This record gives sequence, structure tokens and C-alpha cells, in this order.
Amino acid sequence: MKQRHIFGDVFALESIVAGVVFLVVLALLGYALLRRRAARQVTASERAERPRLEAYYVGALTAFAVFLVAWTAWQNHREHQAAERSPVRVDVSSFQWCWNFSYPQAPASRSVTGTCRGDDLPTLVVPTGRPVQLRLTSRDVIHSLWVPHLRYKMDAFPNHVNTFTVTLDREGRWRGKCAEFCGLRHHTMHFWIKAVSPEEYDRWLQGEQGAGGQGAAV
Ligand SMILES: [Cu+2]
Repeated sequence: MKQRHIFGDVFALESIVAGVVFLVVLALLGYALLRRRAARQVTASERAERPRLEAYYVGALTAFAVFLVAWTAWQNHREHQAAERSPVRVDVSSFQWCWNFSYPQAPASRSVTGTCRGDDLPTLVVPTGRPVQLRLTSRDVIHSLWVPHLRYKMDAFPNHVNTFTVTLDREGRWRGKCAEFCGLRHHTMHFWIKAVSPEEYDRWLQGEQGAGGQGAAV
């Protein structure tokens, strides 16, 4: 999964940098503690500042910060690049407390929803290998669409459409959630995202029974 790889790389690199910085700080602290200057009767320097050392320190910190911000922004840009070919479009509408997925390109303008009570979860059916553009909005308060498996999360605002494109490279079904506290039944506001072969997706879009996923088609 492209998204999963991109955000996985970001997480791995930032963890490594944070780990190295943590170990360096620990090592310096340990060295300072164990030097036992008092035992060797060394008097402390009275210098109040070390401009060159401080400049190195500030320079190193700035370089790390600039690199991390620039690299993360670049990865985010890669992830949000417009799809190379015409994407499958799905309009995602969130509401208290469930989801509606509409397929405006379908012959009969198909849409899927549910109540998010018990097992009545809507399924966002998408084809594998094709870019899928999700246009995300909310009918009431702020929600957030989160698919932990894809490492992807995006807020849904009323009167505003957030657009992003996902491409799933293998078939499967994963749980999605609302990640923004939105009221009493926020914790039940789940859905499925199901990737099927393009042929099965087309059959499902035509409204054939047995193809695609669960969730009430309306
Ligand atoms: Cu919520």
C-alpha cells in the first residue's frame, strides 16, 4: 500500500533520529556525571560562554529540524499528488454517528450507508490497483476518517471538502474509525474499507448481488 509505505518510512526515520538524539543526550549526561571532577580536585572553568561550541550545537539542531520538516513535507506532498490517471471517485459523508459512501460515477449513482450500531457498519468498496479519490465532508460536526492499517487519517469538516487519493494494491478488508470525538456514539462510528479486484468492483457497482461488501446499499 503506497500510503502505508510512505508513512511507515516517515515513522521509521523519525524514530531513528529521535533514538540517536536520545542516546547522545544520555551519553553526554553520563559522561558529565561520571567524570568525578571533584575527586580529581579540578576546579571548574569560569568561562560563561563557548560561542563556537554553542554555534555547532545550534547549527546541528537547526539542520536536524530543517531536514525533518522538509523531508516530512516532501513525503506528504508525494502522498497527496494528484492521481496519474482518472481516479474512481467516492463522496464520503460523515454524520452523527456513521458514514455514507456515494459513487457518483456509478450508472445508478450508488451509495452505501449504515447505522454503525452493532454489526451494521457500512463498507467502502474500492478496486485494487486503481487510484480512488475520496472527497470527505461532514453533515454536522467535525469527524475524522481513520484507517489504522493504511496509517491514514483525515478530518471531515462541515461545509468543506477534503480530498485525498488512495491506491490499494491488494485485496482485503480493514476497519476504519472516526478519530475525532464527535458525541455520544463516537466510539461506535466504525466502517469497513474493502478492496476487491477491478472486475468484482465493476460488478458490484452495477448492483449485482454477492459482489463487493456488506452494508446497506441505498
Ligand atoms: Cu467521532
